[in-house]
Amino acid sequence: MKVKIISDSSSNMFSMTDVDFTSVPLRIVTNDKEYVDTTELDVPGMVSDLSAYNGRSGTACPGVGDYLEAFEGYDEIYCVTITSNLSGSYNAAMTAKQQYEEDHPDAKVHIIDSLSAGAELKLHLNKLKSLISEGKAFEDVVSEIEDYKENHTRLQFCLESLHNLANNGRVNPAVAKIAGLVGLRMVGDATGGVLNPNDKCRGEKKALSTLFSNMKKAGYNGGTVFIDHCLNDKTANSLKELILAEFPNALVELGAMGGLCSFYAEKGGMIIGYEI
Ligand code: X90
Repeated sequence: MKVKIISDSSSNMFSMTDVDFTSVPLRIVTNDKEYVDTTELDVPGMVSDLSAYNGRSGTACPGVGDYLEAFEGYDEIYCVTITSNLSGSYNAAMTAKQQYEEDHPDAKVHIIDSLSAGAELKLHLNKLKSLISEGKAFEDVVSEIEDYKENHTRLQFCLESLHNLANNGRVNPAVAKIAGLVGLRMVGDATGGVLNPNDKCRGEKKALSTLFSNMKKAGYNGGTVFIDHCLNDKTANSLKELILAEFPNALVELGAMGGLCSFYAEKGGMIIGYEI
């Protein structure tokens, strides 16, 4: 029985130990160039290229064939995608699942629509790994991961610019314009699988305290936190300290965003996935 975990590159998880894992890349596209979101991508280089680039830029999700290739040779497959409300990645994975199960009648594939992006998917992926290592049956892993996603994980973001999100139709341009004012940071969540910009905060300190207080209001009480950032180790560390000051035993891990999240969250942006 060969078991595999897969996610698209929106999860910022590019490798996992002790389990077969594949990251399926999204792409960042300009008129001049295509950036494939793998570990080979020079993210700081891409971010600086794009800030100097005045043409149109956008992204593309994986195709059905990309998912089929990742499935090949496996009997039990769990695949976590970026929210289906903002990307075609989930639909591509679902089509691949149908085709794969038709071609391999004994294989089982479960696609998880994370209704999220970035660090929250890391929680889902780690949970899958631990359920699998406990030796649970496929159907039990499926019901437990769906319960975990729905009832025990949430996202907060903190963004300094919503320019690329607005230009690509993923957020209201009027909101993006306000958020673009110098010194403002937009703090929000992913309720409903879309981006909800909830609080305009002046300055980093205010943004971090708002974000942490939103986490607690949503039920955070010392569980695991992943903080993914775009070239902003310093602010990510300040948030970590804020969390640890109140919950000294919490597991709080920082990580660098890959290409897709860096394109949308932009320089300075953070995506926080946390347990409730
Ligand atoms: O299919 C594609 O081309 C990908 C489209 C992705 C669009 C949105 C990505 C957002 C990433 C922004 C902050 C976190 C918000 C999470 C809301 C669900 C990062």
